[in-house]
Amino acid sequence: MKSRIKKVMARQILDSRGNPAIFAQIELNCGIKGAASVPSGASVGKYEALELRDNEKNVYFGRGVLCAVNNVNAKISKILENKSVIEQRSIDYLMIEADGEENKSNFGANAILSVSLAAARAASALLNIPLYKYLGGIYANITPIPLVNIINGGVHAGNGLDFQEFMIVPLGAETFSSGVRMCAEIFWTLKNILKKKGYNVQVGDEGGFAPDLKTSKEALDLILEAIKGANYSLSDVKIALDTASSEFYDNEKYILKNEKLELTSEDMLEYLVNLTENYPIISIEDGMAQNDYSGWQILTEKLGKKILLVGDDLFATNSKLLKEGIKTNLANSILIKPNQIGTLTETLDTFMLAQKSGYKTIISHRSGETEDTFISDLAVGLNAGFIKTGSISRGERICKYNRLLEIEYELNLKLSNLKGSGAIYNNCFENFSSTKCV
Ligand code: 2PG
Ligand code: MG
Repeated sequence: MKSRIKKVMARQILDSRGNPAIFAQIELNCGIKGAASVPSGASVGKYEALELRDNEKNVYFGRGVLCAVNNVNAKISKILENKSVIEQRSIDYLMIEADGEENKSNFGANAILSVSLAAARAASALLNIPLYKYLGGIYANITPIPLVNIINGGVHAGNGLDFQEFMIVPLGAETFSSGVRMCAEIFWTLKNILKKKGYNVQVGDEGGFAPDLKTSKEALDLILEAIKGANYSLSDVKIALDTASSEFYDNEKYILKNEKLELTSEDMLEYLVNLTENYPIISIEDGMAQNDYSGWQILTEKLGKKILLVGDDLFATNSKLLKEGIKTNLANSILIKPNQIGTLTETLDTFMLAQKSGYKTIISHRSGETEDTFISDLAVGLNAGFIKTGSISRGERICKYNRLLEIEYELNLKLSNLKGSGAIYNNCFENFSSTKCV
């Protein structure tokens, strides 16, 4: 049968930080191939599935992934031999069961995910349809709103800014491509502003600038100046933050070193509320730490009707954690990172639970990326509404935007003169307080 898997192979490549990463390829009996590679985080949540590293100190300082590669080549390949590639769920569960550990520590979540994503790619090639259509079918025609990183801080930069990501969101754009244009123009304007003020204009891990700023307010003021300087209005372009609070939560205190503040959860709430009252912020990710459940509850109570409160470390793309969070009123949105959970099927299950429960969904990259653009297709295929894939710089980020531009173009090409066809830019945000995106 044409759809049967003939061979699964993996090899070691490098990610955007120069760390080893895994690349896998599936070959079918008919000769068709599908491949994928897996990214890696720096601010890794404690509930994420295990990324298997070799830990051999004198080789890549322990960061090699040859064990994971070997697990694909020697073990997973045998398990999947002769299985039908269009049975994604079976493929994923065969690997999950053979691994046997909740956090996929035997084969490594990086090994398992590389094969899982390669299977979807091979299946879409077999069916001769684009990946987003394979993933989403007829409904896959809505392009996401991008959350575009513009200033980096935290563990993604060496500038000392306490918060990890300052992003702009082109809510008022009419198409994905015009949203990208807005963000690019604001990015360049920010560069000029930074230069004029004597800051360095080097970029951090996700391609946003990493100037030596003292406070988050300074960063936000510069962003407002850039939006206005590029001639956009604050009703069209909003701001999103990833504070990545688990990174600076210690002993029940939020320690903002750069700002010389030690905050309780209540103080942190006040700090964030103050920011939302003074800046056009529409989304805060990981506003509280992954273990600070009572902090998350008060944050959700106070801001949950107004803006997106996104659980990243909090949910780790894990449906069990999300279920608990829904029950106990934590957050109202979820970041979806396939490598936090380790298979496409589980990623989809978590995603579906979120959508069913009225949580907004943001498909996300990792800070250590490859040139793989799977998440762009995933965002359209699932009609996710939002994507977070870094700044308007660095090839490993740009390739995701370019893939989305290609998808938009392709969708518009087909029957674009007919009402209701072509690419539609996500309009979920207006309906934020309802459970439906219409
Ligand atoms: C995050 C991500 C991606 P990392 O915290 O949301 O931006 O960073 O991959 O380092 O976890
Ligand atoms: Mg995050």
